[in-house]
Amino acid sequence: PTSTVLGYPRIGPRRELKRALESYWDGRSGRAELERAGAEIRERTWRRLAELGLEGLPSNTFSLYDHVLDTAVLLGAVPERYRAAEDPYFAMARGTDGLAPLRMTKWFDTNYHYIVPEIGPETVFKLDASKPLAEVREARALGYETRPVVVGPVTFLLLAGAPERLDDVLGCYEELLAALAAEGVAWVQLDEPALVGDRTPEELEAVRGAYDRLGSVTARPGLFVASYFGDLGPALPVLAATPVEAIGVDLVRGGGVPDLPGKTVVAGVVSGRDVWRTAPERALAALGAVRAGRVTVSTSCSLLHVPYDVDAEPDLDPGLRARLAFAEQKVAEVVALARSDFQGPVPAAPSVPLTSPAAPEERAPYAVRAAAQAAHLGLPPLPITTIGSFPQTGELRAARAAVANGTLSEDDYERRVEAEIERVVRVQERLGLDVLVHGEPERNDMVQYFAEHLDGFAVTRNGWVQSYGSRCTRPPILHGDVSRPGPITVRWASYAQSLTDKPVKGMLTGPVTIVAWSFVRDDLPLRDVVFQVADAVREEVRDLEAAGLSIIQVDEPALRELLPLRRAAQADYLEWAVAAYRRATSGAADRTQIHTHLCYSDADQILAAIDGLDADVTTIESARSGARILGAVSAFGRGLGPGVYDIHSPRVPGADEVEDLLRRTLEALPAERVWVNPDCGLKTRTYEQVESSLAHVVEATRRLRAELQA
Ligand code: THG
Ligand code: ZN
Repeated sequence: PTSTVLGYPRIGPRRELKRALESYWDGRSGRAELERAGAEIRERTWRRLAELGLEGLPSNTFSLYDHVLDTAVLLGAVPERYRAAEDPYFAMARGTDGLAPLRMTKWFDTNYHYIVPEIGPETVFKLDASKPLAEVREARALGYETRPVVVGPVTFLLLAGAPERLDDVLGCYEELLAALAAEGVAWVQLDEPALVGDRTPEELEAVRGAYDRLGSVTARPGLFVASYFGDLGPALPVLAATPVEAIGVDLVRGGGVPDLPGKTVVAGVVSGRDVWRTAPERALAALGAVRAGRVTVSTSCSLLHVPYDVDAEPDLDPGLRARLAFAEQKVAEVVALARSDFQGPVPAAPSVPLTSPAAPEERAPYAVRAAAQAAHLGLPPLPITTIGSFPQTGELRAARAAVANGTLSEDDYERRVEAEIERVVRVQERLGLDVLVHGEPERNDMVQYFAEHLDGFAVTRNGWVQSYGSRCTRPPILHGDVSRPGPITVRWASYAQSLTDKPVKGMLTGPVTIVAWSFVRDDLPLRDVVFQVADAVREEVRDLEAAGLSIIQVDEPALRELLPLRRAAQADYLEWAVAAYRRATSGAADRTQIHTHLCYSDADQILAAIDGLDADVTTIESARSGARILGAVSAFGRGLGPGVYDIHSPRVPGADEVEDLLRRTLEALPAERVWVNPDCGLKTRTYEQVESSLAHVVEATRRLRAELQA
């Protein structure tokens, strides 16, 4: 068989695109330099893929920000208000002084975020194929024939929430096919990952209509419809009945091996979602079972979701390294499988423990806890707190880098962290907050931080994966049994507590989130892995409590993210995810107050699960989502802190404005359950903004307290 990949990382092996973008946005460089950085990344990618022996090279998988936004531009779906901007593309992605950016949300169940296209009845679609055509020509000039990759019409419109516009948009896709054919392009890849979700009969009928129509374009490239992130299910026979020449199936996550005699099957047998070497027997068995006109060996999805190269990780334990494959290694696997000279066997994972997750062990009923906490904490009405992080200063980031390259001693670094904690505590005391935080100066990324302090995890030096635009994370690698060798956050939290008589809130990340933002071993059920992490968090909760912390926040921002794409699997997931959280937190005494914080506005689907977390206090982002979310969570019957201002904007809210919001909150909720806090962590703001905003929050709260007491 031949070989291909559905897509490739595009940030650059040393995050060259990030640097180029940020320099362009800051005005330190021009458009030409940005274009050059992009061209270098594309050239390097094509050369590398060809060197590794890959036959079908993709193009148009590069993006300056996001491939869904690129598709919107391709189709002319640029909302009117952005057209006059100096750079409409980045205005949509990031906003300008006068314009808010388009919304951003998760790409299926990955940690990648795409820009949500805005399509209304007024949107006029008009093809602008310049980007895919330019990439085809650019590759050709380097000696490579490529297959442009474009988000398919059904997925594009479902993501945009405008499926009713299918007929209109198909005209553009028809023109695109003609333009590519005129350019001499042999194949085009249309990505339709939305087809692996639950699709209604009407939607499947639309799929049939769309691909019948595109298939009947007379002069066109071969049509390759790629699905990924799961099984096509009932969409497979629908696609099979259309004239498309090739269908891509995810044989890592998908169940069935397709039987498609007339078609080319692009068999995704090398996972694009994990960092593990492929087990040859499994891949070869899956390939052997495919019955098709032709078979092309491929990845299960784009390699966008994995880092570039294991060879850039000299610090990793050699035993672990031997089990790993990043993008480069995965391409080599695809090529070897296609040539049937796959080198095995892959070294086995170490132990497979027999974990039998312990029962969550319930806390006392809320009323009992609430009484114990009220007596123990003695907080005023409408207690004021923050979500956890305070501004991360450049000095702190520089100090961390200096420790990493050996120019600053560990001791000196710790002194600096302590000095920062003291500053944060004094600021909060001076402002008059009621529940203080230590500000998290010791953490860069919270998941990275916990992974560095738990056994069973490895962290990488260069294993960056794009999260959105220029932003990346280095997901830790959860490769073995997880355990906590010693306390992680206790020294910082108790240092903060030692500085003040006000209660300090300990800050932890929940087990689902730690796992969701890591690459996870695949030899154990995910549930069992999450419970191992839950036990580690549980030990940390116990130690924080023993160190005198009376309030502990355990956040689970990724709870929604691991939700299975198919409804049939969702209830089971939510049940064990909630059980894991309760396992992590139920060791706390009645008088210890457990907080949690939610960042997402699309919580509707999982509200019952959030209620099930049974946290004593839930703080939520609501300054932007408003009364809707407030109504939904008011039924929880425990403490609630709807954010009183939006921290995502540099704007400082006035005291009157905060007072208004609080007044509205008090109309919806009994005062004794209301907490006062910003929408989210303060990490990305400046001290100046934070201090002014919080001063206004305190002022507004004091006015309302006076009324309540009167
Ligand atoms: N941590 C981790 N995963 C995440 C988030 C997180 N996934 C979802 C969401 N939050 C993604 N959001 C961001 C926001 C900012 C950044 C990355 C993901 C970011 N990254 C720095 C950058 O690209 O410059 C690098 C951070 C670092 O040094 O580790 O700003 O919060 N794990
Ligand atoms: Zn948040």
